[in-house]
Amino acid sequence: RPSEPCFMQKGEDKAVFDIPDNYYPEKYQRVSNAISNRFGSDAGRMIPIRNIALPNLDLPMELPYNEQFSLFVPKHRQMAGKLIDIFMGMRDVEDLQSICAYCQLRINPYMFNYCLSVAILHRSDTKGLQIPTFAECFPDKFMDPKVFRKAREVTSVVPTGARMPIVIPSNYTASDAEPEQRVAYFREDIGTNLHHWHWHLVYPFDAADRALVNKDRRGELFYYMHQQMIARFNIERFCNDLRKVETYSDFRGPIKEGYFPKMDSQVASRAWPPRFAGSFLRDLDRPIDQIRIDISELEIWRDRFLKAIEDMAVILPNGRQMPLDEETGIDVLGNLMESSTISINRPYYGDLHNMGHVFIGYCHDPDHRHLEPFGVMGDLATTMRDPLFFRWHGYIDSVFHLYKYKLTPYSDDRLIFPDIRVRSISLDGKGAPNMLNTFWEQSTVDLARGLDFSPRGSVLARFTHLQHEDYSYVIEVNNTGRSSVMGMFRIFIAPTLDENKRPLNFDEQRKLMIELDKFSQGLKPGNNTVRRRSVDSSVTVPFERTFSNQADRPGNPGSPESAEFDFCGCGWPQHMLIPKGTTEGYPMVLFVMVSNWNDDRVEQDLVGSCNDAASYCGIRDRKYPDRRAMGFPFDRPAPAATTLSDFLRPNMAVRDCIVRFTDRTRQRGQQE
Ligand code: CUO
Repeated sequence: RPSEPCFMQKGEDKAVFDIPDNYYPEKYQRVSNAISNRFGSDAGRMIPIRNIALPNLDLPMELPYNEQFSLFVPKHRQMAGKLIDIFMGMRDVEDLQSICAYCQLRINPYMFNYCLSVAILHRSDTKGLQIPTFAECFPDKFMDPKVFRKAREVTSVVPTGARMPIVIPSNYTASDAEPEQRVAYFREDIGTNLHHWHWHLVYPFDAADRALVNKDRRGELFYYMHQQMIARFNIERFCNDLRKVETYSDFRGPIKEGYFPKMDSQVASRAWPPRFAGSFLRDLDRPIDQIRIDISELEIWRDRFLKAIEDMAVILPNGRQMPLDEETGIDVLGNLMESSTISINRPYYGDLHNMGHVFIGYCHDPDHRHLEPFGVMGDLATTMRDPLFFRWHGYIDSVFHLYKYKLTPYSDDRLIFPDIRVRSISLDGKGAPNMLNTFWEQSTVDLARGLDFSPRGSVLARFTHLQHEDYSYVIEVNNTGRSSVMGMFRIFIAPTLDENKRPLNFDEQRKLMIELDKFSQGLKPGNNTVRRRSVDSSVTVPFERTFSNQADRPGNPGSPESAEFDFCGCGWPQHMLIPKGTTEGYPMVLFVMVSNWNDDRVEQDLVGSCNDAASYCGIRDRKYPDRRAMGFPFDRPAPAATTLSDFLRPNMAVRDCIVRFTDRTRQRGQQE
């Protein structure tokens, strides 16, 4: 178990909290001096901890210290909501530090870490504070436990400076006999999982302070971010000769995918339970989690969603109907579906998405007779590892699409930008023109914070992930008007062939369009050449930020630069921007649209805010920086278009390109 809070500095400039005696749990109170000597003897600095009047922590303390914690379990959500309120309500940073010192040995570490991270992200006086990445605090949620045994060996034998990185094997969860294993590099990638975890940290489910939950277009972003994850996963599947995700819609049928996570929880000292192929969902009755729910309830909620979409109206708690309009309908549905405390009618529409995670997560022990915790589907930090995650979210996504099919297709006046003609888009990279190159790369993370045996110095682990060569977009735009205008550039990429290698029709293809970038740029009258680098994408965060909030940190804690930096933990990992492709070269089509920035922009001050991964994460304390529907112009059907070329307008352009994968591994930083 982490013997020091993960939020504390390790190593040379180690600081130790000087905790009031009454803060120690009873069992340690008699030996508090010995404990503070043990940890304080080599400390460079003592931080005095205020002895404050302690708030009532009964509710969050109901979760045992060594249990798993899940934000999908309603009871856990309530406990976490309460703890977030307590952390948010502390008068100043010293009081916050004090309550944390008190909680650290009493509150379940996963819940503690989640609630403190949410509070640090949202309190005005902690905006610049460092949050170590979750993979550093709880590496057991991201990798093969063999790594920890090796780390123990290395740290007890080899001195700090001479330690070689421990290699984390890739493809360790299944053999080639399991077709789903071909996309394990995507499901089990540390960066994609961290992004997903971080997204939910930025958008918490539950807190007394509604502003934390009720963020601009939150429900719509829930839909869009997950829709993009499914689209990205589908493309990876096509690249690996797998069929599109089959949505999980029959809650009574067998689940054909098994999943054996091969991970241990260091906190619970338990292996994560597997799910065997051919498992079924079963009614849940787990008093320990205060969950008692039948599958029929999921079905009732589902039918109510389908009815709402059919009627294009939802039922309010007072029994009245509220129309789902084209402007806010998706946002209302997203909030109802997720669901969070801003669901407009939770008693009626229930908790469909969260409970789906719970049913799947507990299908191996629905009545707790084997005393087993949930599987990976039950935890936000691990859920993406399971192939079924994509089938479940694929289903959720299909419900949102049903709503989108009800909307009127975009008319020319919403698609065309008069006077603007996009002559071409092309890719400029190292290799052949219009070719994207992908390969394996090995990088290192420092596990030291998350190890329970308190090593001194760093413990590096080396893991393998997908990567691509950086490139630039070159876009030729002609402004036939007489004055300069601002254009909003929207860049997407999609496959051209379906799983049977037949050309995709427009309606299928638009749902496989993944956003690569979105930015605004002035366009003078006449010809303009716009260059934009792949590393500046509005979808991604730089590689370093995915893996370590400590690295290359600009500014001092508390400064606006570092405040930006923390929020920016949310963002699709740059190394996963481009799908893997194939060794023969996978055909894709690149798309750009220039729309009128004057129509699309949101008036707001962005100074001091982080907006470099806004497409999937939004901007902290600000509105979503684009007035159009998320996914525009592909979020709606266009029945008049059979193919993508039918859909094109003068302010759009496409380019066929190839994604070529080279099956070689480079070290990070090494040039080919
Ligand atoms: Cu992100 Cu289900 O909402 O995993």
